[in-house]
Parts: sequence; C-alpha cells; structure tokens
Amino acid sequence: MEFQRTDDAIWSAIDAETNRQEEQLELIASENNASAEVIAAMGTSLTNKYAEGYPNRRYYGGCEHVDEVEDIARDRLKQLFGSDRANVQPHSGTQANVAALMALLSAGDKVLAMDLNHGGHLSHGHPKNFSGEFYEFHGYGVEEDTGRLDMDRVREQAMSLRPKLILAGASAYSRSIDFKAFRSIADDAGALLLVDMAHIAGLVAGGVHESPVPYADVVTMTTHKTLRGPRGGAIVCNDVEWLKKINTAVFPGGQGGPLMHVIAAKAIAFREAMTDDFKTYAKNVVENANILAETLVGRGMRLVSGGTDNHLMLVDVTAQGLTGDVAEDLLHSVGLTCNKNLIPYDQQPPMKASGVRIGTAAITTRGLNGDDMRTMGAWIADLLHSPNDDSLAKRIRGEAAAMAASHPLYKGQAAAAR
Ligand code: DSN
Repeated sequence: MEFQRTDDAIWSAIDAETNRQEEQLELIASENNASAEVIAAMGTSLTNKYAEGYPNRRYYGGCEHVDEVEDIARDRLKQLFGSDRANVQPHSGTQANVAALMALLSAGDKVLAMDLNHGGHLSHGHPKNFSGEFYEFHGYGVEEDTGRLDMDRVREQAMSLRPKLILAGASAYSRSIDFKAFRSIADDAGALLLVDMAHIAGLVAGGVHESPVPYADVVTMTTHKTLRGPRGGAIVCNDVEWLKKINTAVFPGGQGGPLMHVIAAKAIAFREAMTDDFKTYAKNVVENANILAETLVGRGMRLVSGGTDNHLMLVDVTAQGLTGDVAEDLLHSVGLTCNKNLIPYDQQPPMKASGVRIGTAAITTRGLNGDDMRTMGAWIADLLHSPNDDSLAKRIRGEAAAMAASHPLYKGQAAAAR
C-alpha cells in the first residue's frame, strides 16, 4: 500500500526505534523480532474492519474475508499445539488470562498461582490487577536454596488450600515446568488447571519444552515472545464446554471488536512456527541460553537456580554491590537491553530489584550463536564486576555494535512495514 509520510514527529520516532532494534542487542526475555511478513500484515486494510463476534456469527456485515483470516488462524493454532479448540482474539496475554479466569471461576474463588515475587505475572493475582481484585489468590514459590519449584511443596499447599483453580506458568522462571505434576496435584486437590505458557509458547511449538496442552483444562499464551508473532494473546483448550465459556468471556466479556490485522499476523506467525526452521530456532534459543548462563556462572555471577532450561535466566547482582536498576542502565549504556527483575526472596523494592532478567529469544532470531554467547557472557560479567570502568564500557560498546551490525534484523529484507 503506497503512502506519503506526513507526520514527521511520529515517523522519526518509529525510524529511531527501528534503528535502536537494529543497532542494539535485545536481551529482554519477553521480546522478539517478528518477521517482516508478520509486521507487514499489521499495516493492512484489515485494521479498518469491525468484526465483533466469531466467524459466520458477526454483528457486522462485510466480514467474509476476515472470517477466512480468523478461521485460518484458529486452525493453524490448533494444529501447532495439537489442541481441539482455539480462540485467537485476545489483544494480549493479560486479556487472555482475563477471559480464562472469567470462564473458569466465580468472583471470590480461591486460586493457587506462582508468587509474583518468585516469577509469577501481574495477571496471576497482583493486588492491583483485576485478578487480585476479583479472586482470592494464594502464592506458591521457589525454594530459597535451590531457586526451583518443589512440586511436593506445591502439592502440600494445594491440599491444604483446596483452590478452585491452580495456575501454572511464569514470567521469570528459568526452569522447565512439570505440567504432568501440576495436573496430578490439581486432580488430587479437586482443582482446575490453567496454564499460562506466554513465555515458553515458542519453545513448546518448537518441541523443546513439554506441552501443557494434554494436561491443562485451558492454556493461555502471548504470541509475541518466544512464539515470535505479533503482539497479542491466544487461548487453546480441548473441551467444547470450556471453549464456549472462553469465547463468551473474550467477547463480549472482556473485549469488543477483534483486531483483525493482528489476527492475520498471528496466522502468518503460526505458519512460520510449524516449519523445521522454527524447530531449529527454538533449539538454538535454549542452547544459547545455556551457554550464556554457563559463561556467566563461570565468571563468578550468581544465577537464580544456577542456570536455565529455557530461554531466560535471572542474574543476581547483589554480590557486585549493585541493584537491578543500576545493572539494567549499565548494560543499556553499552547496547545490551535487558530489564531489572526481582529475584526470589528479594529485599529490594520492584523499581530497584536485585537482579536482571536476560533472555535469548531475540538475539537468536538475528542469528547469534554459541561463540557470540561466550563473548556476550564475558562482556556482561566484566561490566557487572567493574561498573565504573569507562574504558571497558567503551570497548564493549564498540564490540556490541559490531556484533549487531554483522547480524542485521531487517536490513536488506523487503520489509513493507519499515
Ligand atoms: N511483560 C511481560 C514480561 O516481560 O514477561 C509479561 O507480560
């Protein structure tokens, strides 16, 4: 679609952000770089179309083409995760969780979910989030000595609490999650099981993390993290009765018109995620995370749980006399973008925190490999050990920029959306 740029203020900010992504190395564990085709689908005429309802049951005329798009997206999502049912309309992971909780619970019901300070998510019971407002959330957490979930402890808590729902899934947990054990605990405690696989959806799709779909009553996800699609949410389940409730909870329960341009982009991403290339990508994400974690530990950094099984790690910076916010700024100053993060049993407030969360989903997309991880691990450890060494920072800034330049993201591609 041809167009003239007239809004200089906005286009210059968009160009600057595109350059930032191209020139810096993205270590935020929840971010990724969608393909040019996924991005292009979001800048299309589909953004104009109202389509409240579901395919062939809309509240607007002229939906024949967007119906086709949504049908394809749902079919691909079901195929990707081997589920019987799917809803691709949630605008985000939180919206997907709103719908799942509305479908599965009544106000005031008890839920057992991962403690926010141990790696859980805002929509898993933060007191100021709708989840914490409307339901009675209780937290399970990782063990202080191992940094890992102890499923026997989760079982004890579930048996004494008898929640209506157990929620598995996290935003900052670097170990595999045992969905089979969660199912068995839920069954013994008489609870439903909801899994939020937002962070690991791409690893599940790529076959490098166990799938929760055979075990959970309902699975929510985001489409833009390891799954590498457009920003958005989605839900899968196997039971037709749950799907009916979920569909009603998404629309009209929590949302109005679906974002059809984003649903088209989701469909493209789901197709990409079915390829052998994506399986290789998912394997490389985990391999890169492992090498980066080993390099950091080898250079004297403490990682929560000692390492990683997935795409992320939590680096404790207290021994270096730093807080997470300072470490985040320091890494950003050399072109490595990450985020401060609470670590389990943290004594700092969330805006300071004692750690940084680092992920390999985006840097693997741009083709960085194990040798690059060894180099990057050395940069990060050296910087965190010597935060005031300006000449070290200057050298690393130059080397990081060179590494980014030698692995372009979109440059050279016919990226319609750029
Ligand atoms: N904000 C996301 C993350 O960083 O993990 C979760 O929604």
